[in-house]
Amino acid sequence: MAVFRFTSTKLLKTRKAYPTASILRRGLSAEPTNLKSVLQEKIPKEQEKIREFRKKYGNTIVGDVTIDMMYGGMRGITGLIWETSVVDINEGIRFRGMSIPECQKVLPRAHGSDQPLPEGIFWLLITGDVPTDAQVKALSREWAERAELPAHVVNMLNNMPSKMHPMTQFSVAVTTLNSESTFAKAYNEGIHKSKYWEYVYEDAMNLIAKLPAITATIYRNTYHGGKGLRAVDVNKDWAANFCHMLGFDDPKFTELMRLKITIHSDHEGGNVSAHTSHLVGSALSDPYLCIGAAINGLAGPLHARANQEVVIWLGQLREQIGDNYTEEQLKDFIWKTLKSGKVVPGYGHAVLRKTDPRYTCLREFAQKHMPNDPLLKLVADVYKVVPPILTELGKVKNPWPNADAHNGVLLQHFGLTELDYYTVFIGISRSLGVLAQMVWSRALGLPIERPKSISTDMLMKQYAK
Ligand code: HAX
Repeated sequence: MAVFRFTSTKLLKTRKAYPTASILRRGLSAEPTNLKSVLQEKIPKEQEKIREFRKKYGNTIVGDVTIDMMYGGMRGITGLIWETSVVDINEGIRFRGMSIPECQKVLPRAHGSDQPLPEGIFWLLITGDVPTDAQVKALSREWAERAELPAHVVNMLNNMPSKMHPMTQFSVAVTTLNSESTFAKAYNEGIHKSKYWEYVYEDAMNLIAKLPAITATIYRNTYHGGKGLRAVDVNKDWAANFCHMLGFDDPKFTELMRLKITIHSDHEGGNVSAHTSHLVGSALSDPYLCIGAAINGLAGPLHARANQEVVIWLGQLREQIGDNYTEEQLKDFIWKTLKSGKVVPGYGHAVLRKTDPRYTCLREFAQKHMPNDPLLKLVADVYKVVPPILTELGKVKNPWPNADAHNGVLLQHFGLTELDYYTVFIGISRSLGVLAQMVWSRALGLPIERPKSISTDMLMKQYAK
């Protein structure tokens, strides 16, 4: 049974240190533990704040758009509202204003654990407040109680061919769950738009609750002949349940999951998975359809599948130059990758311009829990030589590693060696952030997304004078 630490009731930090997150007194029983009632109180105030802001500043110009930006994947265009997190080009992710180390310091943890519980990051993302232990505990129980899968989803998962990619199974299973959408049902019954968020919230809570069962079923079916799937334990927290259902009992593995799920939960709104879910949701497709779409985007090798690509690439490297390589051999292998028209996986980023802090904390975890793993040294050696080479190429805007340079080797260490499954972990995690945002998108009445596009011919006619 998960035991929650008793935490001090003194204020943890000043508000100044965390510009957006309100820091609450943790451990006080007076704080409501019902998340929906917390949101019911917050949402009207936020709606009013934004109404006033738009009335005053609605015509203010935020930035310019160049022709290169249009051909360049809209990089550098600030055109989205995303409340739950922001990525600073140098510092990296801040969840409601809080950095990863700050989250690790103040979010509730399970007894004896160093890592925040994913329930806490979800509470922070959706409310902007650091939750109390009691609030997080209530969420653990609520998710465990909502975890059961409908029979048709279980049957469908059990009938999927085991050679189907786990991300495809994940996407199909989540999409199929839309048969249970309270939002779709309420919409069909003609619910008033001011109530949309409440049904999206219910769907979000149900979907998050069911993610461990969906993804553990996929794992056991694909790699263990459908055997050994354990039931949800209502006394366990969400990540502990997930690891238990997967069949991994090492407490350090559970720690790793808590860390991975927390740090990948959100990465502002413009990345492929977040933006996809946001776009699909803007058409008032229900949250299950939105997450199915996001999972499809995450499955791409330039997005989260890079964590799988890195392990494959490191394997090829070891095959070619062995483990007693020289720096020159390492450099030659990297140049060979680049000259064959491929990217170095795990390096570069569309927004970041420094080492990803998610990489840094995964590295710290690895140094603490697996200091003698040979892959750890390899990852460090690669870090020494890749950035100067990518810089030398002259076109790469960020030569530094992203989280995926370290994600996969940690899973390898704990014996989870089924590479096709790796992106599923990011999918579970990313669902937390994008679902938290989806509740706010409907609460704020954000409209259908429809940026204007233009053909090259028209662009030339207008601007090539
Ligand atoms: N290796 C080789 N070339 C790279 C590179 C890398 N790691 N990163 C960027 N480049 C190249 C681009 O392919 C591009 O080349 P072309 O002009 O010939 O097309 C050029 O450098 C400019 O790209 P950029 O502006 O620096 O980067 P983008 O914003 O276009 O792309 C990517 C960002 C993350 C997609 C890119 O850096 C990349 O492909 N990295 C490797 C794959 C990877 O690690 N993806 C995971 C990213 C994190 C994530 O989303 N996790 O879920």
